[in-house]
Amino acid sequence: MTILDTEQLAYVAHVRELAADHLLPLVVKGVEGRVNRPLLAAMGEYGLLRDLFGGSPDAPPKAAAALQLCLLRETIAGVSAEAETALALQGLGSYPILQSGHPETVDRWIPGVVKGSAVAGFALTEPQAGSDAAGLELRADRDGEGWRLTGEKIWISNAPEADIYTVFARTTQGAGAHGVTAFAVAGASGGLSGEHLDLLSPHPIGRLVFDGVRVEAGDVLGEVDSGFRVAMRTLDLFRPSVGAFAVGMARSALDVTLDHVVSREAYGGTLADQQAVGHKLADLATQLEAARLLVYRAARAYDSGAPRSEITRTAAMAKLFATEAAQMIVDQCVQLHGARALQRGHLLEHLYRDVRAPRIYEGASEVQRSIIARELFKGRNPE
Ligand code: COS
Repeated sequence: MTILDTEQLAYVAHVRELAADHLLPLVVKGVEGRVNRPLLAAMGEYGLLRDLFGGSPDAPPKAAAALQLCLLRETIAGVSAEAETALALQGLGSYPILQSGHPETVDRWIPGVVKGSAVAGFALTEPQAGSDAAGLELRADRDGEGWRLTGEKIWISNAPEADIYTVFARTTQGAGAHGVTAFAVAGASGGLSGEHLDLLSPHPIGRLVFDGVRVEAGDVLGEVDSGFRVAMRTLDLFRPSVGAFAVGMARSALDVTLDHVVSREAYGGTLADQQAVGHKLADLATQLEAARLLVYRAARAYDSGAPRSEITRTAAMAKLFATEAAQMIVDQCVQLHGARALQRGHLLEHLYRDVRAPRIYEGASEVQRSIIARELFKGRNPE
């Protein structure tokens, strides 16, 4: 039994070919740490951004298909982590608009996102509110029919270059998770500024400063004071796909290492002749397969409309296991290569830097463990 059906396998082969032929050359031409607009336009042209949202290619996008998102991310990650990140950031930033925006807001932004001409960002984290997302403080003060946003966001996707941000702001003081509202905020809004941040892996991430940025009533995503749910529902969809990104990177690390050990000569044979090497690779391949299965399992729970607790738990398990396993796999692949993997420009040197962040963003491993533990204890009463 294969894990994927024939149609899915054909889709994966198609995406891999598109990524290698059309995306990789544009990644090479891009500037590290900056939004690569030609790359996004190509993803739009080849329908990959459209695929982020599932459904049929001819219908307007309306819902996400988690498994398709995972297959996209895993496959593109196997070709280029930068291209994968560009695709994922676009999806994360725009999904709350698609999911919870007014029809006019959806019409205004989603066609451009799907074309790759409108760049999206997801703005939840603040300098004083990371894992404890409900502690966010960016203020939304009433201003007539609308609001004015004042405060700061940090580690924001595609900032400060995005055309549209999903911004989570505090509309009710002292209400924790129940006083947060999500807004669609145009990147060109007056009073919005920001800067790029230089990270270990070269992705477009930045800081945003809101100085009385005006938003209208129609820019609210979902209900006022219910924005925390909008954030969490988005993360339920994207967390398994972060696991898929990690699986894609780990798979490329393992592939290049298998090629290496069967050809590298040492002690009168190849590295593959060493039992310690074979056993190590057997363990890595098993971890990788387990990670893939958990990712697909979580995505299928989402797509089949499983109960929310199951979606949340399996998403957390998939992200936790896959990102931790991928880090370990890439690290061990570096070890099996020796010093050549440390040289700048080696695929493993690149993956070693890229694989680190997914254990932190979209909920650190510790957050995922807390979510899983909470689900385990739910409904159990003291004896
Ligand atoms: N789907 C829908 N609603 C959800 C939800 C989900 N997955 N998770 C929580 N909610 C709702 C809850 O139901 C609750 O509302 P009710 O009290 O009306 O039921 C509300 O949101 C608050 O939820 P909760 O009590 O779980 O809030 P916490 O402050 O305890 O949240 C975690 C804790 C750790 C889950 C949350 O802060 C989190 O995910 N942190 C990580 C943030 C993150 O991923 N940041 C990275 C951003 S992207 S780079």
